[in-house]
Amino acid sequence: MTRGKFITIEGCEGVGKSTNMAFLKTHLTKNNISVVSTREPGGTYLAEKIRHILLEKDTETIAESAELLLMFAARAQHIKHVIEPALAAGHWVISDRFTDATYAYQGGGRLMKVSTIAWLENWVQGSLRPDLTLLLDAPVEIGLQRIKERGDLDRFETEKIHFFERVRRAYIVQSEMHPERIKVIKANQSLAEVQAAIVNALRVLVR
Ligand code: Z5A
Repeated sequence: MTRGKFITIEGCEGVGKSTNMAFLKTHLTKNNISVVSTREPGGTYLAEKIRHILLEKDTETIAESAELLLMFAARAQHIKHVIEPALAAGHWVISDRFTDATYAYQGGGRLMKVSTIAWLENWVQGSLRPDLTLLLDAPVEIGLQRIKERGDLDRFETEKIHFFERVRRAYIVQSEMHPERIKVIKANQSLAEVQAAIVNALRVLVR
């Protein structure tokens, strides 16, 4: 059995991750690829419960270290119950966010030490890394405007603009550190242009 490929979609709020997850699934399925579509934090019963805790507002303040550990606790469940079994069975896994989000939000946004995140990444994931990451990048105001139109903001979405500027910058730093894996796609183009760029980026995996 050939192991499946692992693709992640990343970016700040409102850049179009959910929209393009659906597109990616349809595109791969049309290419006769069996796809498991998932998200972080979440993807399993327990990890979705942790997601609820992480996104809930107006509750007790979550310590930054607790936030980081909850992200990796959810990820450990996700890897064990969804990602690894699916890849081993030959399915391709597409995930709306993964560990690059931790470097961006907890590292860039919350200013937590990158070395701590890297240690947890190695401990929880072993050698598991995405084969391809599509980083949707747009000026922060554009994404925030898009989600504002949707209403009801979660705990992260209520952060100030400087937080999201740091998140965006940390994502770009990640892409510069892993240029072979992370493909940056301009998300402030039309949806058709974004999706053409996604198909182009997939060429390294779909031959
Ligand atoms: N988090 C973390 O801190 N650390 C971690 O390790 C992980 C996560 C894994 C999870 O939220 C939160 O957890 C997240 C980071 C944190 N912070 N927040 N908030 P999430 O991933 O579920 O939620 P999100 O990032 O906020 O996703 P979103 O708001 O749903 O945005 P999106 O999925 O990127 O966008 P969308 O829903 O596809 O599109 C937004 C709107 O824009 C929609 O109306 C689209 O029709 C429209 N759109 C999309 N593309 C276009 C283009 N190209 N042109 C015009 N309009 C467009």
